[in-house]
Amino acid sequence: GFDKSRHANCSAILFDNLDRGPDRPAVIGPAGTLSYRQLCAEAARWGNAFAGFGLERGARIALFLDDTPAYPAAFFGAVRAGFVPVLLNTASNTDLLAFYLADSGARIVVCEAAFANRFGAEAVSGSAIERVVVVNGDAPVGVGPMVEAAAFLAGRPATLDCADTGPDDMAFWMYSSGSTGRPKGIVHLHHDMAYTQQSYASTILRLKPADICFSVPKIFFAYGFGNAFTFPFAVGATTLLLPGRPDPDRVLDMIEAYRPSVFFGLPTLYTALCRAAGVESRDLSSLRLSISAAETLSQDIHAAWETLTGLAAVEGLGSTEILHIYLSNGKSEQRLGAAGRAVPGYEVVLRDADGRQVGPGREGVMWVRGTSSAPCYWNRPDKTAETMRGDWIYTGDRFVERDGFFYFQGRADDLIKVSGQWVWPLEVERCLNEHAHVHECAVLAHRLADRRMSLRAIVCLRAGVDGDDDEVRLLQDHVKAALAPHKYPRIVEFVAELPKTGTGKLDRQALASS
Ligand code: 3SK
Repeated sequence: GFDKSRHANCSAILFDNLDRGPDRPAVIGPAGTLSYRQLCAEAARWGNAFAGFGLERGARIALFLDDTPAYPAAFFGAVRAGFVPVLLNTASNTDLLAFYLADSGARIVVCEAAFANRFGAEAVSGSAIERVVVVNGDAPVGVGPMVEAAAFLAGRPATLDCADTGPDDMAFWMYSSGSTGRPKGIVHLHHDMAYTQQSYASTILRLKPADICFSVPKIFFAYGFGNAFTFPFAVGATTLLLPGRPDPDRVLDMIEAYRPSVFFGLPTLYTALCRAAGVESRDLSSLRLSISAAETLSQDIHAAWETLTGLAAVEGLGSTEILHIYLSNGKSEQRLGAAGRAVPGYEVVLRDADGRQVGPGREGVMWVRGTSSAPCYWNRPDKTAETMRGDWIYTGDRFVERDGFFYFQGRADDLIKVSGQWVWPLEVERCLNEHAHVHECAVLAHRLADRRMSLRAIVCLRAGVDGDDDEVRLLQDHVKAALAPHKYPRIVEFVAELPKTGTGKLDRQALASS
């Protein structure tokens, strides 16, 4: 069982290491190395500095940070002192940033020097921001209310008593990536991190203190946050942090230089790694476990990674609302194409449109229940009511279950009527992806001039294949033959690359407006 009352403040995940092994490495990587003792001292300084700024309990602190030791220091200092960090995607443009700052009501931002010039008047006006604390470099001159971290932290004590928070108090937020509509602030509580550790990490990852975790997805994603903070720190293991763009060559360099044992990626990354020039001669022998999430890995990439590393990537699916992975394959028991089985600690059911539970082999929308789920979206009672239904989360994802494994079928709301018959674009996407000429593709609804609906396929072809009229016909015929004539994409466009969201999923909003 999970004893919530033991998790009154999530900073214990880091600070308990002062008793377990303070001189073990907590963080390593090109941006610096810190032992647990050093990281806790840094976190304490941050917590004291935030308190010294005069923030009240529960006040939000926006974090606009890349993956360096400053991130865990600022995050754990903030939560330990009773404040609420808001983890922001550093790829956000000025409009989105201005929205996050205003919506969160944060009075302080901690920001990477490389991004500090984004905090000019446009982003900050209309928000409550009084101070931008710049880490890992100099503050730009004449842009907003900047202070460098060294000055902000100067003279602050290296110890910090834990605020008297409770397990159900608000601990931190992340924003939904907002594939449609404006993003929502997802509120997590102090006990949520410990629950993801007990459910997913202790059953699937089974980390030991000697493990070195390398999460290429960034900390500001819920997936990266668990991989790089919660799971290694909860057992006194080490996290390898890589700031900057995770180009395949840099990722491979990191693996050779730091020899991580547990690797976390997304399908787009695995695809890029498997296709990187010279990857066969790289030394990937330190890895004992490879995790992939968010989307299904294609069969050929799954096989190619296994050939390169000897590891079958363990696929799972999670959400920011649940905080981490709730469906996962096992290291030894995997089903290709399945998102996995319910992770111990999560209840997963499929329901039809009337809310009735459906059994194996029948399609339904997935509802998930577990103690790490966010209780609400900040200030959005309408959206909260749509998704948080009692203690269940309505995911909006359609699945079929076979033998306890769940297979993704598409979103509940992406059905399109073509020639009077329903079509799921994902089915057509999968069919096109099976064609040897297709590298990847997206299929979208397309409204014809006479208001009828049809399908538009946007296709990235494999190298060496020409995107000409013959290729259009070839792909259309492939769909007609494999599925049904009305499911063929009336429009086929060829592109060099498909737009992706930060989590590596197809950016359907960008595609729809292209
Ligand atoms: O997209 C996912 O599968 C995921 C996994 C872990 C945590 C958060 C997310 C969104």
